[in-house]
Amino acid sequence: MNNPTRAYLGLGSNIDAEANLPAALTLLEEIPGIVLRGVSPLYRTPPWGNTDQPPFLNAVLAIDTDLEPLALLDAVQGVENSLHRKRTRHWGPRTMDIDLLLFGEEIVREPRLTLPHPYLHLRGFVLIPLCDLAPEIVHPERGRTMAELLEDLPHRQQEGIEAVELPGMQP
Ligand code: GSY
Repeated sequence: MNNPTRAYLGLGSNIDAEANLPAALTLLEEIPGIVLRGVSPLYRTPPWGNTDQPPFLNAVLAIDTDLEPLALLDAVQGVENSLHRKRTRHWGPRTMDIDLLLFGEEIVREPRLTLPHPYLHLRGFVLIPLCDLAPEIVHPERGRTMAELLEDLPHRQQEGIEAVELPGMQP
């Protein structure tokens, strides 16, 4: 892989999550142009946004990729589709959600893709596992490290988030 970009993906599921998260990891590892570099611990997290739904399992992955951001988006949406994701209710339950969180230091504003992820700095279920992998990286727009963003996060956004063990979630 020539001159890859380090990117971070957020994985979340609240439908059959114990099966879908390891399956997503396997499918992502099979994509040409993606090399898996790290998997955070897995967390059980209260639902964010629409709170009237079951808890999620969440993790963050570090990857190296030589895909362009939109090609990476297509690739991860292919994985979501293979896991039978149906886009029904906005912010509702889902078999698999794979968010592009960071793509090197790139800032992207496209109709289909915003980078860094627009809610990254607001979500404990993203910042906690991201800090397990890369607390020192700097948010390209906010100029703060992930550890600083987590420190700034209101306590209520971190409540109820607990690490869980799940076989199959290591690269
Ligand atoms: O954007 C990710 C999907 N999602 C999640 C999630 O992954 N975890 C939690 N805890 N709440 C969520 N709300 C949405 S939408």
